[in-house]
Amino acid sequence: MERTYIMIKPDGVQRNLIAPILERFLAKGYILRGLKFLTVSKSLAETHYADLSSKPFFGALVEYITSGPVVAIALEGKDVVAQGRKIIGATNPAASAPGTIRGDFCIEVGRNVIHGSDSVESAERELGLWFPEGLVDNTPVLLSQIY
Ligand code: FUP
Repeated sequence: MERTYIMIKPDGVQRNLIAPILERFLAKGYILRGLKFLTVSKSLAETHYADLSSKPFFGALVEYITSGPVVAIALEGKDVVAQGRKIIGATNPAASAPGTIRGDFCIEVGRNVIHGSDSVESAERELGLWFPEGLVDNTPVLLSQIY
């Protein structure tokens, strides 16, 4: 079953958006396989965003992600990577549709409240990075009957 890595960024935490954000994914039906509240080290932030290291905003991005605690989330479910990105909305809130998390909750690309893996491959890499201890076994009995 497919998995993705979701992260509520420091602004999402500070604006008390943990519950409304989590609600959208859990109400949709994805299964929670990992959840933790942590302050991010500079090296973890740099490794997570390694693909963007040559971008002019990289320094500001690392500073933002390390500026306060985040909520790291592992979700599982059918097509969860692509569907999760739909629920999140476009990277730039100016382009995110109303009804998406970024469309509803933010204005600035540099304060866009949430991260979601952009492919199955990045999800596997990111889950390994953020949950090196592994995920929690949490297959609901009712759903296991259709897998
Ligand atoms: P996304 O996968 O939607 O998070 O988008 P990217 O991986 O392209 O960008 C990662 C983060 O970099 C964004 F969430 C916000 C930040 N960013 C900027 O600050 N400025 C930009 O122009 C683009 C991205």
